Amino acid sequence: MFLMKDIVRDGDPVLRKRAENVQFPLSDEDKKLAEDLMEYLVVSQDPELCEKYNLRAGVGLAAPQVGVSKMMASVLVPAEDENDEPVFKDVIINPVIVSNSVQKGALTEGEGCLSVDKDIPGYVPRSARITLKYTDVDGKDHKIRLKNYPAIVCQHEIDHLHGTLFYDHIDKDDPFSRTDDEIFIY
Ligand code: N9Y
Ligand code: NI
Repeated sequence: MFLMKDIVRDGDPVLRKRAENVQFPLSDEDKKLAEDLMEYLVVSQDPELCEKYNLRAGVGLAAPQVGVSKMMASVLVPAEDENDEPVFKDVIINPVIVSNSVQKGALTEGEGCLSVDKDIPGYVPRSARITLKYTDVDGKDHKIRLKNYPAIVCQHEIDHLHGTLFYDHIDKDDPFSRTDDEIFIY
């Protein structure tokens, strides 16, 4: 199981590399990686286990964040009511955003990252809606439309696979500048 000590921090070159495409059928090693990436999110979102293992709760975790430069990330966006099914739960492999809305969206509170220990305030403008293509662990291809929060989370994860970190998108001169046609999410 991944712990905070396994999470690579900003400054490590692996976070700035473009990750390698994953070959199918998945090797046993890649299957295990996919399982472990999702396990981290599930465990971290359980308040008791999160405390027990001293984790930071997360909604996404990309392979480069555990030192593996492969096009793979887990995403677990919980439902508002914990008894409902998650809004989005999957390991996305070789993900490609095939279309972006013109409208931008940003999290009202800005973003953080498990690989970035300090707070970096500012809006991270992203697409409000995306169409995402990816392959799951079973080799099944998906093409889905996501909006708002799940769309933002997937863009943050896909950025990791291209060596981009959230603060790269913050306007240094005016971190909280808003543009027209930008929506604020949460
Ligand atoms: C993990 C990040 C991914 C999100 C950041 C903004 C959009 C995607 C992450 C740092 C601390 C908070 C934490 C978070 C959370 C939220 C709701 C419910 C449960 C992946 N990362 N966080 N960022 N936690 N937990 O770096 O999850 O938002 O690349
Ligand atoms: Ni991150």
